[in-house]
Amino acid sequence: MSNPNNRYISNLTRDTYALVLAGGRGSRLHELTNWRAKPALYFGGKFRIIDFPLSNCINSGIRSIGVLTQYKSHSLIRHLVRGWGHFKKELGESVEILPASQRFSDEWYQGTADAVYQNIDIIRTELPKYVMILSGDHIYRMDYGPMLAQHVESGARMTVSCMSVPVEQARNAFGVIGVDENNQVTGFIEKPSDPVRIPDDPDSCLASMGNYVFDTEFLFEQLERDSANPDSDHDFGKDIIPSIIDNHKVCAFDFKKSAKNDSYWRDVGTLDSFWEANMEMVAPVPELNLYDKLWPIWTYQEQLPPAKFVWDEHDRSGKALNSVVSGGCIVSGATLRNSLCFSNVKVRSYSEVTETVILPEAEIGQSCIVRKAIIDRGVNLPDNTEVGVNHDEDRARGFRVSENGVVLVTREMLGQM
Ligand code: ADQ
Ligand code: ADP
Repeated sequence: MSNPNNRYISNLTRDTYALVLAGGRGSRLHELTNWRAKPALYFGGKFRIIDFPLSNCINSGIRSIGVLTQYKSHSLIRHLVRGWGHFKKELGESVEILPASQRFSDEWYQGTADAVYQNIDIIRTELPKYVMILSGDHIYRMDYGPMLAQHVESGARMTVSCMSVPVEQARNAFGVIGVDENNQVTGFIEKPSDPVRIPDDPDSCLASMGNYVFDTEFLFEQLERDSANPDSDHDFGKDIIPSIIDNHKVCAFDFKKSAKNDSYWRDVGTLDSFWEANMEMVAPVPELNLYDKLWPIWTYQEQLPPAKFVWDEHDRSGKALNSVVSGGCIVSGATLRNSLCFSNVKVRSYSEVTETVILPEAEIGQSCIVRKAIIDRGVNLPDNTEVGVNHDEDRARGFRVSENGVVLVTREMLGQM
């Protein structure tokens, strides 16, 4: 860091208001997001996706945070109130929930820029020097301090965080950035079919992570301008960024280069990627270290009794191998392998559960075989049910089988409402 003042970054984070965009549906998660917004989705045995960007803010020293909600926000809001509602405004700390449409308008949020524009008055009252706009859709571990420092030192009006990804991964999926030798953004196309490559690494391109830092007044000017444009979709990626790069200094912050070995980031936008990211957590040493005392992930948790493993009356031991088992769970005479049980899950005798993510309150009856599956919250799987053994049978029962053979079971599919 070129600035010798050792409180430099903490001064910047204190002057920053973070807005977490948490309104997205996540339609490629199908029935898993029928009743909850994607940021409210469970992850890692006891967390929800939103806990990751919010914990990043707290661990980075940003204590003034707004969460923009829209789609099916009930379970998200309940979680935020219970888990993140204890901050003290008087101490300069707050996590505020900003629901859709606080302005005099019948219009629902349109794009992400519109969602922010509709809350401009609330942001103004916070008087921040910088506004960070953060995606609430990803599991990632990021110290926002170095990005803020680069933003200020470069003299950019806006900075966008990015990382290199294989071209195929970026095609039609990410905002793709072109930069000059000083990291200044020279091109930005939202979800291009033919992404611009990195000159010395032609199989890769620079993808936007959907996290932005703006000088506050500059952000307001751009939002006002964009709101008056009838041809705009009012979206940061589609409209705001492409419209400012020609006349203003916009820089890219390379997350992987900056974080080196600590650059965990996962998109969990499909059933397969959601299942895979959870499965990584049962590995003996996962890339994402949830046990790091210097970077704790905060969440809401109920007061629950410890997990219990019962040697049942049929003389069968309840056991879990390479698995994560949360509070309130009872595994009785059943075997779990490479699986995650969220809180209050019950697994009964003679059942074999392998490579499966079981969301809170679900019950697996006796003698079930469950393989490579996601069992939604509150599902009551009847005795002798097979999941993931024969995909044709799974489909015939109304379960969803993903492209890579992950089976999703929800209450609705079993007629349990
Ligand atoms: P996407 O994630 O496809 O691309 P979008 O669907 O707009 O863009 O979602 C961005 C964030 O905003 C998500 O966290 C979502 O939950 C939230 N959101 C969407 N609509 C909202 C609304 N009306 N109100 C509140 N929140 C809303 C974006 C960028 C790309 C970038 C990828 C990185 O546009 O350039 O590459 O993120 O994943
Ligand atoms: P989460 O597990 O994310 O907390 P819930 O399963 O509690 O979410 O669902 C969120 C909200 O949606 C709750 O208000 C719940 O009552 C409602 N809900 C869930 N499934 C259905 C359904 N099939 N029909 C109607 N409402 C539902």
